[in-house]
Parts: sequence; structure tokens; C-alpha cells
Amino acid sequence: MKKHQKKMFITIEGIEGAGKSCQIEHIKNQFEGLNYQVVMTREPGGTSLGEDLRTLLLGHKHHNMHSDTELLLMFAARAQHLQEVIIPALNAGKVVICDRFTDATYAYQGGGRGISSQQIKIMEDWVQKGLKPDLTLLFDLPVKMGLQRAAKRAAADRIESEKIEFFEKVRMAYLALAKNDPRFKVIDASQPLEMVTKTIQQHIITFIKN
Ligand code: T5A
Repeated sequence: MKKHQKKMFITIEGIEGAGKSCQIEHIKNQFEGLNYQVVMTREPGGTSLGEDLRTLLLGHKHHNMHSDTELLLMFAARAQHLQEVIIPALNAGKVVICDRFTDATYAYQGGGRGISSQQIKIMEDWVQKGLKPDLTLLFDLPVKMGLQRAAKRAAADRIESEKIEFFEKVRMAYLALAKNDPRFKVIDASQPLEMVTKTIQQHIITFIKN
């Protein structure tokens, strides 16, 4: 197995139904095919504590959850995830592929709920201490299309039950983040699955080479 010098913390982002789960296995296979050791994980979640917090965050038990509480729980799960999984894996020279990370907080709690970026950045600086993803694949598609796809797959969770306007704001927030940071690669997720897979493979080849 290859140990590499370059830090490879890769995050996958996008609105509901963008196709992240469908593609993440292909991404893992691509790295493993090149002899890298891969850790696949997700947020909120990725640890036993984090998965319990995920149940609280996405379940329907707490519809009165305040947006500040939601933000704090996302970062509580993230703090545990970083210490228990992400940082040790990166230190061991593994590739970490994470289904959603802090950009989701800027998009959902920031864009969607209206919490200021400054407030989120305070939490980010505290919990991450400068650690950021090296590559972020942003799956972008029209909100209606994403929600239609997600609806076919499973019953809506607490956040998925938001109105379409919420997801329009989330999408816009993601695109605004991507505009200002070259670590983002925006993928047209409205394309057929095989086309999306090919586009991602190209981005990963470029990322590994550079
Ligand atoms: N959240 C998370 C926050 O609010 N703040 C945070 O800080 C963080 C970390 C997490 C929720 O938490 C929120 C965001 C989310 O609301 P999740 O399960 O990680 O939830 O995310 P979801 O977006 O809900 O995951 P989904 O499974 O809905 O979306 P995916 O993974 O993007 O979509 P996928 O791959 O399951 O595909 C959905 C359907 O579409 C089809 C698939 O076959 C599947 O049926 N599909 C396609 N069909 C045609 N063409 C394509 N190209 C297709 N790609 C997929």
C-alpha cells in the first residue's frame, strides 16, 4: 500500500439527491486501484458519538431544534470525527474521503438557516485549527431534480423536509463558496451517472498529479 507525502483530504458536497452516495464508491475504487489506503466516512457521523448526533439532527423527534443548536451539534460531531478518525488517518498517510464536511455547514446552517459566515468561521477555527479539505467535489444540479431523486430513494429526514426555497439558498451558498476557492471542482450532477463518474475520475487524476 502506498503512503504518500501529499495530504489527501477529499470532501463530497451538494444538495440532497445530487448523487454523492452513488459516486463515492467509485472514488474509493479509483484510489485503491492506484494502491492508496482509503478511509471513507461521512458527516454528520463517522464515529459512534457522531452517528448518535446524526440521529438527533436528522430524525423527526426535534422539529423545534433551534438553528444555533443545529450548528453546535454539527460541530460537536465534527470535533469528535476529526480527533477520532480524520486526523489519525491523515497522519497515517491515508486518503480520507468524507461525504460532506464544513462546507455543508456554510451552505445549510449559513445559506439555508441564515447564520452568519463569521459565526460559523469561529466554530471552524476552534474545531479544525486550520485543517481544511484539499479537494472538494461539489455536485451541482437544479434543486427540483435533486429533490425528485431523493424522494424516490427514502422518506425525507428532518432537514430534507424543508421547503424548496431553503435548498435554493443552500445551492447558491455552495456555488458562492466554490467561486472563491480553487479547491472546489463543480460537477454537473444532472448528467447521466457514467458521465458524472468520468468527470470525477479526471478531477482525481489531476489532483493526484499536482
Ligand atoms: N448537513 C450536513 C448540514 O445541514 N450541515 C452539515 O454541516 C452537514 C455535514 C445529511 C444532511 O445533513 C445536512 C445536509 C443533509 O441534509 P446525507 O444523508 O449526508 O444527509 O445527505 P443527503 O444529501 O440527504 O444524501 P442523499 O443520499 O439524499 O444524496 P446523495 O447521496 O447526493 O444522492 P444519492 O447518491 O443517494 O442519489 C439519490 C438518487 O438519485 C439517483 C440514485 O440512483 C438515487 O436513487 N441518481 C441519479 N439518477 C440519474 N442520474 C444521476 N447522475 C444520478 N445520480 C444519482
